[in-house]
Amino acid sequence: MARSEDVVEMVTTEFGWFEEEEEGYAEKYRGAVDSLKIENGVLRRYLTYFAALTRPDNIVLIRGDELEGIISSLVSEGKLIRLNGKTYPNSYLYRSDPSDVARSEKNTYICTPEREDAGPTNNWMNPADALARFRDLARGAYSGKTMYVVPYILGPEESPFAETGVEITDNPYVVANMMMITRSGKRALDRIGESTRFVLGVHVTGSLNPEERYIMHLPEDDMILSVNTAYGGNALLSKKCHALRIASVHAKRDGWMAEHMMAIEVVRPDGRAFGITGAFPSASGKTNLSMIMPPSDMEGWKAYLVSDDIAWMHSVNGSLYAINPEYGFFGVAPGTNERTNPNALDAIRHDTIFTNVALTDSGEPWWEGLGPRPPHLIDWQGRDCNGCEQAAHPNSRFTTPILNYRQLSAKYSDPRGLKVDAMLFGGRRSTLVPLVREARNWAQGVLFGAMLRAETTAAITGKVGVVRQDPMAMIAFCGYNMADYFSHWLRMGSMVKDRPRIYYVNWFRKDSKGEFIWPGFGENMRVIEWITGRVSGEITKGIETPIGILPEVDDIRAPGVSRERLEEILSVDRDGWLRELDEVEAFFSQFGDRFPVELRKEIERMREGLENW
Ligand code: GTP
Ligand code: SPV
Ligand code: MN
Repeated sequence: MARSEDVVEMVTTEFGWFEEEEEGYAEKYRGAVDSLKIENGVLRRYLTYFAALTRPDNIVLIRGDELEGIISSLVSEGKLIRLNGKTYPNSYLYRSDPSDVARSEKNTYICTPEREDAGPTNNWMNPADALARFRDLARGAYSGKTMYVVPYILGPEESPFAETGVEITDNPYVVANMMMITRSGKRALDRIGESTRFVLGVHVTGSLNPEERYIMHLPEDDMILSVNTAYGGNALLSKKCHALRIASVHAKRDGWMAEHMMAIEVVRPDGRAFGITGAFPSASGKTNLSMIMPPSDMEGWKAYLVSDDIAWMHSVNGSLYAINPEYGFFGVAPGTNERTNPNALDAIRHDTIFTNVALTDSGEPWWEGLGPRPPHLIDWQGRDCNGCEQAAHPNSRFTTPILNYRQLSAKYSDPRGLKVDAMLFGGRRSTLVPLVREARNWAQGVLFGAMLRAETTAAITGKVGVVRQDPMAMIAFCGYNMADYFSHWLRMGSMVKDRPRIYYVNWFRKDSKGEFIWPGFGENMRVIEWITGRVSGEITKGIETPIGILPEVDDIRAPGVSRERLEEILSVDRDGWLRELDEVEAFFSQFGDRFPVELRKEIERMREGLENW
């Protein structure tokens, strides 16, 4: 699947990319591309082709020192609003189009020659059709605009596990975000050098018409094509598109894991360190857990951040190590406050772009859950908000360089990354799913991940609060057939000798009044405390159940939660779990014979256990 000049040639001839008209434009743009002095021939040809297609007024190659200039021109055009310079220095507010406020999964495609290779859980398109569609929608779309070329590195610069990519876009807000969340510019171009192994993403802001919005991935060509959107994961192509969908295909091919996981290093008072990763669906607690502040009575406990959203994990000397491909956060604003996430509040106090939050009269950002609501606000669409219901969009976000974060782990820049001792799965479930349980072994852990079901959130366009199956929190991010992805997880278990233990957590159980039973946020450290006790072998007793090993109530030290309520969230509802299994199996049945036998056996074991429970 390695790309070569031949593949590029194939792209330009076999699919008939260059029409006569475009050939004329190609001549015109060749000089502009040559003047960028890019040594990589493949990249030069891509740029020439996409310039001929989109017809920009000029081409700008991002070298690394352009951020300030881009931001000030966005400010002078009125597209960025400068926030209060005393309380939020060098920070800005951006308002996106109201029809373009979250990832749109129904417009997201995996484009492989065979539909089967995308699998039943992805939208599919043939690569040739994707290219043709893109051509129609992108023709002339940059005219009157600048074409920006953003080379980037995913992962520590010195890491053999890092990958490179180039995003082409007409949108300076996208460029600014890309410069904050990736290692971009000259260092990336240098690393790409003459290599043909970089991912190309082409983004066209276009009409923003949701009916003509396409986010298309061509894993076999290492190519991403995105049109008629400018929001988050739809347009910042390094993030979900490259670091998850395309990288997951690389990971399966090359024997590693590209996961929708946060990663932290937890250090106990005795000095012992534990690497923990965790997969939670969109807007379900990754960023918050990665920034966890231990409760005040857990003296001496520390948590350092490696990643808040994506972890790439490789087997090294029999252990699994996690790196963070990213260089910044694109985090959910609502719910962030001094109690829930003081570390985030500290990081976003400067050099931050806020998208779709509300604005106070003193020029500060505001969102639901930040604190008392000021008497007057401008809402996320720029409208006066006197007693309006929602001032910030529920999926409003902050873009912040990771180096702003005060508790960054030294492992963040380690080329090998963080050694992983435990992996968590979790999601929003107001009923049934206990606070924490441990998998008996790797295969049961893979089943835990595959069984992940969660209530949907505002991070995705569509209905909120509906339980859906979201295996490993990757339903929207696996770039190939998910049955093969389950097999790949099982295979990784035999590749790694020192396998991390696998846990399933749920911070989101609710009582009959609809209130969260578990206090969450910093208090989640109490569950991590139990996990470190299990991993280290210090806590040997636990309650063995068909759905995993649960802690004894006394082994969770949670002074803020009554024993009765703790017992409630540590109980197993046998009939509820049997129903859950029925629903999970109905979901798995769509994979047919491709679904791994080993996982099927694990389900049977769980069902039998529950029936005899
Ligand atoms: P993406 O960036 O979309 O992938 O989301 P994420 O998984 O990083 O979720 P994030 O940490 O941003 O949390 C999303 C929402 O869940 C925020 O409104 C948080 O305040 C809330 N949240 C996070 N952790 C907890 C928790 O432990 N308990 C409760 N009740 N809410 C939480
Ligand atoms: C998510 O939806 O999982 C996000 C936000 O992290 S976005 O980057 O828009 O995909
Ligand atoms: Mn997040």
